[in-house]
Amino acid sequence: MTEQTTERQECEQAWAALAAHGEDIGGKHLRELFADDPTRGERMTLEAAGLYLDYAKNRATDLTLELLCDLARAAGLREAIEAMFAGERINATENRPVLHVALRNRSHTPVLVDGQDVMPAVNATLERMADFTRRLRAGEWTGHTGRRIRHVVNIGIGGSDLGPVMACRALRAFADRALTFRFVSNIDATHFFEETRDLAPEETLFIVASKTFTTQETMTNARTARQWLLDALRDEQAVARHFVAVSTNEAEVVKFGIDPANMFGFWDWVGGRYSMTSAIGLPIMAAIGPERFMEMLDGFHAMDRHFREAPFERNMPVLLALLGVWYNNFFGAQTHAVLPYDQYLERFPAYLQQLDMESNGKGVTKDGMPVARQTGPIVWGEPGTNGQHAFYQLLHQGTKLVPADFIGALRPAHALGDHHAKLMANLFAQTEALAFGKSAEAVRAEGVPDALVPHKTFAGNRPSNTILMNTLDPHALGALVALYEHKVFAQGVLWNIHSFDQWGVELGKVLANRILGELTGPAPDPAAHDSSTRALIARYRQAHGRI
Ligand code: G6Q
Repeated sequence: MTEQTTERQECEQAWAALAAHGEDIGGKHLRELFADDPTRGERMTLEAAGLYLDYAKNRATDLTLELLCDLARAAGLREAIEAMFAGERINATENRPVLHVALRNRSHTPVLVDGQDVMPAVNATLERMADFTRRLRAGEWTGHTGRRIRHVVNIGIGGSDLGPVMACRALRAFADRALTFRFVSNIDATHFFEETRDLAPEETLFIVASKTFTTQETMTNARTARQWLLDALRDEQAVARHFVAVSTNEAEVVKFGIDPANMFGFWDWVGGRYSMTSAIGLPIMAAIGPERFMEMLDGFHAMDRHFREAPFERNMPVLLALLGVWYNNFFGAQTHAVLPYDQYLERFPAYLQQLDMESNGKGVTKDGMPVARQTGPIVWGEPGTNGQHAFYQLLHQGTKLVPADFIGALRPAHALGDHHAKLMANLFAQTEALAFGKSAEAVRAEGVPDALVPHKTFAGNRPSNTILMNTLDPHALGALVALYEHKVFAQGVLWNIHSFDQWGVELGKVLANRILGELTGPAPDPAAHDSSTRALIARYRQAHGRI
């Protein structure tokens, strides 16, 4: 029997053991689990990299976690983690290593790709970024007319946008308020128009962020930005002072007209959605300064080390991954809510949506067979308390099970009145209400008329994790992002899917290019499309006077 077959068998046994256990405890209410074990709330907690996780309000016992950890072992998670850190080509369909952990390797130990240590290049880029952002922040890097740069506009999309947007918002309390940061991603011209309409071109710097430097949206927006600048400054020489690039593709950067001296590179072993600690983080560094940026990298690194070193039973990303699998595969949960009780984390759910859904939204296993079980969940969320006045009704009384992560900081960014105590009271209350609900007897005891009792009853038994940090600072944000990066990776290993490619985004891109020609050029061949798409194209052409 081959090693692989044995591993697969062990894995199937672990899945089966969990299924049997699920039958046993599936019906058990969180009320019972807490009553059975009064120390649960203190015991089922974990601290790592400055974050505190309370996972007590999960429909899981010690045995559940043991069996889940058995699954992780049987699936080869330990070996997979080592393979990633060792620079093996674990992104097999693109034949690339996956080494975002090298970008924040603050121990500076060598990280080898094909026998070559990548750390000198990583550190050299960080130094160039630090030098550039220091000059920008000090007003030494001026625009073409000698005016100080006051506005930074990042042009990028997907992985070249969501991380920087999320982090610049999250760390606004640490940012240089003399600079404004804007992000243009959408191909819709409205995005460029609205983000630049109040900016003075002579005070604006564009960062064109694109790993490939060929992405339709980014290159279209970058060309529009170039024209916008030249319309005002009327001198091609101005481009050099107002455009910098972040890319792996120097040839295309030069073709666009950006001096390679103003280009910050990264490498093909950095996946787009895992790239915010590469030069893609340039706007973040410009906002908070190099020292704070390094603190953020320290936070990432602390979580990286924890992930690599901690036993699964005490490993925060692994536990979150396993609990996610528990609901996804044994309770039929389709979605996972991320609910930050911190306004600065307003874009965190959107960031996680890409990280998780692009990584684990896969339908075939690593060997190309259709998956036998459910893979990645739909990830969604909004900052608390806003969500409470919107969709929490469904979380509390709807028919769907929605496991949720609640995220909060123990100390506020702004100590105004009693806002923070109220904010956190709401966070804690929601996890309590979801878990324990309110029984019909309790409702009746309040004198509620019988007809209303069912409407006012809360079944409870709705699981959640609570993640707390001391304050939302760069270190904490780094640890938080790394926590989810590794959770997603671990889940991909458990489901035996490739988490680091994204072939599912390709087809639409190809078809859009074909349709573009059919909207603006000669009428398409009637046989080229189905009747619905054909009618949509015809309608567009008609609206533009092209019959
Ligand atoms: C992320 C994806 C994708 C990518 C964008 C932008 O993991 O690969 O979101 O980041 O398509 O690509 P470029 O950086 O090449 O413009």
